[in-house]
Amino acid sequence: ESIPPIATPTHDVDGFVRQYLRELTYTQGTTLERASLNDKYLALARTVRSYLMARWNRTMTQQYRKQSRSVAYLSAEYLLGRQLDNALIASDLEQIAAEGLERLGLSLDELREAEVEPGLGNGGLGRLAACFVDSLATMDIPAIGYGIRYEYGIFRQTFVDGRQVEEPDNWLDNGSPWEIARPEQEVAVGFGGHTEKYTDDDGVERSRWVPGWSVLAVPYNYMVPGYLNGRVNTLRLWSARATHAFDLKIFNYGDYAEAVRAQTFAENISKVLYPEDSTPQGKELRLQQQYFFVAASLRDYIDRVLEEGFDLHRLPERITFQLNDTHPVIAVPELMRILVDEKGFGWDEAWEVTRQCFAYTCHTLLPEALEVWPVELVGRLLPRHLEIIYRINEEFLGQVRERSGGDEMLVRRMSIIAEHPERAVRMAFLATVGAAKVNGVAELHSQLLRDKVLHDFAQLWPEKFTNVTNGVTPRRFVRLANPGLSALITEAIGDGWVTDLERLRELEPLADDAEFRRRFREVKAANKDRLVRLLAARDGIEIDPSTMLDVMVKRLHEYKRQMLKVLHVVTLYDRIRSGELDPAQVVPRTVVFGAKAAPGYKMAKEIIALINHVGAVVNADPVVSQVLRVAFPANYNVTVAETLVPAADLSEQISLAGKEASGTGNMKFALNGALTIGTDDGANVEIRQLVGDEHFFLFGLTEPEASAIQEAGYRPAAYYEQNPGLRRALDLVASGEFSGGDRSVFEPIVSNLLYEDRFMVLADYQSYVEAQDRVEGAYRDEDAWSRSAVLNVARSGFFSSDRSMRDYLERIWHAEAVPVEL
Ligand code: DL6
Repeated sequence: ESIPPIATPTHDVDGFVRQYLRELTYTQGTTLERASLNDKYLALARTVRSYLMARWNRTMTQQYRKQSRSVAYLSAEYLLGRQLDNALIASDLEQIAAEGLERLGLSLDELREAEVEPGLGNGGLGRLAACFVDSLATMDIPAIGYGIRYEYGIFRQTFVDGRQVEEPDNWLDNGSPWEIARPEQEVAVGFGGHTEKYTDDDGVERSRWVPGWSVLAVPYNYMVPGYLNGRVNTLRLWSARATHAFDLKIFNYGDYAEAVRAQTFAENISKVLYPEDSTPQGKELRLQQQYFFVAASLRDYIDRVLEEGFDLHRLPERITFQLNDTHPVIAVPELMRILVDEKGFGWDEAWEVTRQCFAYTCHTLLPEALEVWPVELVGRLLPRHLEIIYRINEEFLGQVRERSGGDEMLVRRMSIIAEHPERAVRMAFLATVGAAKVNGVAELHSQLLRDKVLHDFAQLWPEKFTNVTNGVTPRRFVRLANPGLSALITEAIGDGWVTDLERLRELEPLADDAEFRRRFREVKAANKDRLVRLLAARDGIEIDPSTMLDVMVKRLHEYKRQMLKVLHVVTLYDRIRSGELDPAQVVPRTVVFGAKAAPGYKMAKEIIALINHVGAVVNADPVVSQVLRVAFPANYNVTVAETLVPAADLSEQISLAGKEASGTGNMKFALNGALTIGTDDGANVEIRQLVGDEHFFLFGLTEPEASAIQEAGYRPAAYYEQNPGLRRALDLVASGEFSGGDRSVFEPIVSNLLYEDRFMVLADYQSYVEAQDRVEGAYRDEDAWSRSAVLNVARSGFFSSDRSMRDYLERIWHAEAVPVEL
């Protein structure tokens, strides 16, 4: 009682400097003179953290006390991006830190560069999870994120001879100041073994699981600060540890490798993000990862509510477990197992609770991206879960039979267990059956889920299906990434937009104000200069900031159609070289690509090589390079996006209609004043509707048109035969023009396009090239272009992840904001 509360450092330059020196001296154990860059960065991160710590503790204490309804977001990926900058703006310390460091002769800009971003995700899905936890905290929603603390995140990409080479992402090498380990809260997670039946003390027949081996899940907590609201939520990432570190007896006997075998084996589980899953071992590890983090998270959450004396029968009143895609879906049988086997619930009451606790977000339309797990594998790793899945399926199919009058075709189509090509658990079906709500991530996507992918389920339970269009956090992707635009907006309409993005609408009249447009262009130009400096320093790439910046950044996948963009570049190259286009008449442009291909995805890696080879030839051509250049910085990540997106003029969102669930890059570009060239796919549809047709370059087949052509029998070669421009472009690639005369190098790409072309690149080529011609025409009128760009910003407020959260809250979670009392 007599110990006074420990004060947070004062919110001014003096307080900051004092705290910084304390961290440097007492935590880092060094002095200003001796400190390395990493020492200085770590001391800075800890200083900022110390300002947030009291808020974090307060948030947790109040959460316990209030027992409010909350949300647990279960996601195998969180693509967080750098933490320091976000923590600085959330705690309103940017200015103070810059001045404080300057007083010490240090530079904030230099120190922020020392942070290695945690790349714990592949792309949009993981970045969405990061945006969502940011919005939940900012909107004062009691929420926790659960995931995996991968020791190695998404690989570091380099190019050798234009080909992708993967290197390990050892992001933890210098230590992470943003995590707090809680080894005392570790949880054991079982695997393998067998199940057995027994009779309990009341004479009831029960089942139980006797795992064959187990690992420990050690939680690491990360702060998720709300923007200037005093709330700091928690992201809890699990790391795997062996139950017995190593065997001393074997060690003493001299077999050192064997002594640590168990440890290595167990710790593999959280070693790498999505290990290569083309081998059976890789696939098994991935299922282990999924069960590992889900089991630890459910245990963690349930133990916590039980500690409060909460009755598990009422669990759905307290929590929604949001399943981010199918990766965490094994949580459904796990909760059933806990309730039935451990807590003595009857099957039906356990099912009632379970069904109400889960909600499932689907993020794809590609059949091959819907996870299935071989029954053999599930039975071996999780035998009790397989029994539970069988029973869930049996009862569900009983219901289907009853409703359909015994339609066995329907029963087979809807079964959670697929029979071909091998018996396997369809995780999306398990999720759909086990969840109270199922949502897609854009209007079109949700419609296609109902009409196609999950059609039978939507017929059975129409009320279960809903849409929540994705969003992105305006804190990171405007306020932080684009300080120039942020200042301009704030000067015009005040700073309320940072947490209420729809207010950007107030900018609309300014689109007609010549002075505002001029200042807007000034900001864009400054952002381009910033990008020029980044690419020069990071990649040794030179780009000309006076050119139109045409950007395509996203994971490399055939459905996203980087190939279509390459064909456009080849077409421009060809037209200029052949004299069809007078270089003096061409709008100079720099095409920037950023993309990683999954290590086992051969065609995607070929396309990367093609981009680099085309780029090399284009950039070396003395005539063409005057007006067209290609830049492909390796290792595109969140940090690069933060500089690239604000600089872009043109945003390429060119997937085949009906294939991109939503896209979120498309939203970031529009919000930063790039115009989109895009198909009617994913959230592009909503972007176009909001910004207006005249400010968006639409091209390509619609989803029904593409489906109709496919059904009638798509023959890509016919497009090649009938379209001279396309023929010339493909012939150039086939001729060895971009592979030193070697015709074999890109032959697989050319053949694939001519004879398969699953994503209809050739069918959309002409329409795309014409849309690009319209882009050129529009860009020539600088003032009209900037008017469209301003309107893109003003009309994109809908794409805030805060709005996505509001939709989830209203349609799925039904939780409420609980402001943290200061
Ligand atoms: O919902 C986030 C993000 C969407 O914006 C993308 O359109 C979608 O491709 C992505 N989905 C996935 C899941 N796997 N696949 N394919 O990453 O989710």
